[in-house]
Amino acid sequence: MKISKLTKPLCGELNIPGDKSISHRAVMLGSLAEGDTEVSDFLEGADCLSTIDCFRKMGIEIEKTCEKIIVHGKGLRGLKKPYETLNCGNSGTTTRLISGILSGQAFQSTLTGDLSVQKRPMNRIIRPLTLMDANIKSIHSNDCVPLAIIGGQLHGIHYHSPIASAQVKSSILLAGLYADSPTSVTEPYISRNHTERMLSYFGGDVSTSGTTVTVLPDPCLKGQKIAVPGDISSAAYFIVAALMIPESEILLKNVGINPTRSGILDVCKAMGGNIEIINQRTNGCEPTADLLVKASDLHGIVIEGKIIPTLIDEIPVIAVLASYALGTTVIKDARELKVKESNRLDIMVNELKAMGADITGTDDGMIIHGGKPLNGAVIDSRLDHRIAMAFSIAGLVSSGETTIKRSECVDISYPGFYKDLEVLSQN
Ligand code: SPQ
Repeated sequence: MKISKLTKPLCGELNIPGDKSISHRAVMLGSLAEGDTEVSDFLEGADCLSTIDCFRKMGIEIEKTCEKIIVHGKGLRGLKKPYETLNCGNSGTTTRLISGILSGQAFQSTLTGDLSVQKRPMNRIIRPLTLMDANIKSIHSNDCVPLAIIGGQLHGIHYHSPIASAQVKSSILLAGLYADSPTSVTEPYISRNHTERMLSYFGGDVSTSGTTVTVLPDPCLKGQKIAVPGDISSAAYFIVAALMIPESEILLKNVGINPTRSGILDVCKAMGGNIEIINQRTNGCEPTADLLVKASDLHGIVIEGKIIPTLIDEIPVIAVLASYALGTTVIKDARELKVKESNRLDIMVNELKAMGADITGTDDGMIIHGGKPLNGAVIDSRLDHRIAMAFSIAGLVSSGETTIKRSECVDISYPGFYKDLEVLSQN
């Protein structure tokens, strides 16, 4: 994909496609519920299709129409032994959450993923699931997939997670549905809470106190109607672009603004960004709003601590914003970025530097002295969707042309990304 410097403002309205995290969970909990779950605005990204594929292989019928998917749930104990290895594709969420579910099943299964997922650390779930009496092993003994899981009766635990991770927390909570006593997870900071919200919505018993979440076992989950809000992680690319490109004004409709995900809005506002949150409402179990974003004078800030889990996937595009803004931005406590689909910390630092940014990597983040002119460059996405989209936005404010190699990986979370970018830039 080739991106040229944009010489006119971004204008117009956009319906942001469905939230990836919520779409995954709708398929998973819909499968474990009794009866039908109808999911509208389901994200048809490659990751969520991997989740559908895994549950179909366990006997769940999932219908797709043009406006929704219908999951014909079979109850907590209705999954069947898969007839082949479950392939989670590029999706860490599918891999880690499904491992929790498989640990409690009365059958044996194996799961794997693509080359990127095969490098992602799984000891973070193997350890707590083993404490729950799960029989889960890394087949090559390297703490990565493929995993072999012999499911069975689990034991409730109180796990103190060393990292704030919704995938670790959700894996344990989903396993907790099959335990003999309550299961709790305490995190250093609260991570995205879509699993907790959706479990309650389906009839599960989940309570939260500070950064501790507790789930009771053996709930009777009932199929529901779910309207998936627009993904704030996808909205982030256009928010950043509109803030940077002079005279831009865009309206992003129906975006999820769950406070455990909306750190990007706080950061952009603290940097001087003009973002109005309008038409706030609750859509089933999640809060949503429309976001009116206008070009702004931007300055650097410090981003650290408990806000990090609420914007972890947005840090690549925040780094682009910080390179453009005047003054210094310091990002700390973001070590987790090294173990995503790629090492997002190193790649952002090295490639933004190649484009002319004054940026230095640190052990757990980066320091950016913004305001230096950026130049177009050839960037390899490393097949990481967030790297591809972040550098596409950087290309809009860089001189000359930017080439994103292997840009088709945007299909993981935002198949229509380049079309939507074109719509906003041609209005
Ligand atoms: O599913 P995957 O591949 O892990 O996707 C990413 C992404 O950028 O889309 C991370 F690479 O999002 C994660 C996110 O970083 C999705 C997620 C979830 O749905 O629970 C939680 C976050 O990961 P973690 O490990 O911090 O919980």
